[in-house]
Amino acid sequence: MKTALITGVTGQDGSYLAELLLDKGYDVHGMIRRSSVDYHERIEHLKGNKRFHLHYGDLGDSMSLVRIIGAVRPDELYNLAAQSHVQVSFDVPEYSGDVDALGCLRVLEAVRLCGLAESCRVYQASTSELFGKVEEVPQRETTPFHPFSPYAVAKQYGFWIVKEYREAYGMYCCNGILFNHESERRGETFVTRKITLAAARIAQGKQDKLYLGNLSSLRDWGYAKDYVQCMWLMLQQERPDDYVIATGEQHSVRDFCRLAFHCVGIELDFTGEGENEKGIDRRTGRVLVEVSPAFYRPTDVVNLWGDPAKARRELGWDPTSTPFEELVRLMVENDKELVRQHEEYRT
Ligand code: NAP
Ligand code: F7E
Repeated sequence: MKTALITGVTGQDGSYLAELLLDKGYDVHGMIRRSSVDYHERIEHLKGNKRFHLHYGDLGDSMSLVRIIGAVRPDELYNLAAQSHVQVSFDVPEYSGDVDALGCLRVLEAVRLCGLAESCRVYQASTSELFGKVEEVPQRETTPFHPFSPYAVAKQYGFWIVKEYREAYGMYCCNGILFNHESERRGETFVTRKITLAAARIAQGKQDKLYLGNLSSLRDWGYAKDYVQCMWLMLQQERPDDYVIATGEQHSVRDFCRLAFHCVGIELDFTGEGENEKGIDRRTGRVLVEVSPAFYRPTDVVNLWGDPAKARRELGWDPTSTPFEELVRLMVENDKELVRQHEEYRT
C-alpha cells in the first residue's frame, strides 16, 4: 500500500485528490490548519475512513512540515496548499509570497532533510497564471512566462525551485501547470462559482443582481475532478517532467454567465461596453448582471488558453472528458439544490 501526503487537503483539489487516492488503495494523510471551526466541508465525509489521517501544520512553518513529513514518510507528496486567490494576492502580497513561493521550498527541503529525496515523489501545484500577460496563444510547456500578479510571481518561484531540486538533487518532482479548473466545490469568490450561485439565487428570487469585473476575460476552464487524475499520473511516469493541463477550449466570463443563466431558464442578452455593460433578462427586461470596477485587478490575465498535447501524448490523459457545457450544468444543478436547501433550513 502506498502512502500519500496532501497539503491543502481541505481545498477543492485536495478533497478530490484524497478521494481518488483512497479509491486507489492509498493510505492518505492530509495537512490541515488550525481554525476556529473544526468543520472541513469538503473532506468531512472522509473523516471516518481508517486510511485517511489528518495532521496540523502550515506551509509557513518549516518545523511542522519536517515533523509531518518525517512521521508520514510519504511515497508521494502533493503540494496543493496555497493562498490561491489572485485578486486577494494584491491585498496580501507578502503572505502570498511566503506561502506560495517559500512554502514550496520548505516542502522540498523538508523532504530532503527527512532523508526522502530518493524515495518521495513530489507534485507541485503550478499554474497557467505563470503565462500571465501571454506571449503566445495557445500556451504550452515552451511558452515564455510573464507572471502578472503577486500570486503568479510567487508561483513562478515555486516552479523554478521544483526544477532546481530535480536537477540539483535528482529528486522526482513535477510541476503541473494547470489551467483553471472548477467544480461544485470551487470557492465561492472565484468567478465561475460566484456566477453559478448567483444564477441559482436569482432564479429562486433570493438575489436581485450579480456584480462582476472584467466580462471579456478569457479562460480555459476544466473540471477539477478530471484534473486531479493528471496530478497522480505525473507521479507515475518513468521520469519527472512538467506538464500543461488544459482542455484546449477557451470561453469568456460573459459566455460562462450566459450559459449558467440559461441552465436556470433565464436567457441573458448583453448590451453596452466596459463599465456600462449589462446582462438583461430577455423575457422581463430586468438587468440581472452589472459591472463593478471593485472586481477589476491592478493587472489582469485576460487570454488563457492551454494546449494539452503533451499531457495527452505522454500521460494518456483525455482533456475532453467533461465538456464546458457539462461543467457549467453540473455546477448550476449543485447550486440550485444548495440554495433550495438553505432556504428550507432557514424556514
Ligand atoms: P483552494 O480551494 O483555495 O485550497 C487551498 C488549500 O490550501 C486549502 O486547503 C487551504 O486551507 C490550504 N492553505 C492555504 N494556505 C495555507 C497555509 N499557509 N498552510 C497550509 N495550508 C494552506 O485551492 P484549489 O483550487 O484546490 O487549488 C489547489 C492548488 O492548485 C493551489 O496551490 C492553487 O494555487 C493551485 N492551482 C489551482 C487552480 C484552479 O483553477 N483551481 C489552477 C492552477 C493552480 P484552508 O482550507 O484552511 O484555507
Ligand atoms: O478569475 C475575471 C477575473 O478569480 C477569472 C485560481 O484558481 O485560476 C484561478 O485564478 C477571471 C479573471 O480565477 C470577476 O478578472 C470578472 O480574469 O475565477 P478567477 P483566476 O484569477 O483565473 C488560476 C489558474 C489559479 O492558479 C488560481 O489559483 O475572471 N472576473 N469578474 C472575476 N473574477 C472574480 N474572482 N470575481 C469577479 O467578480
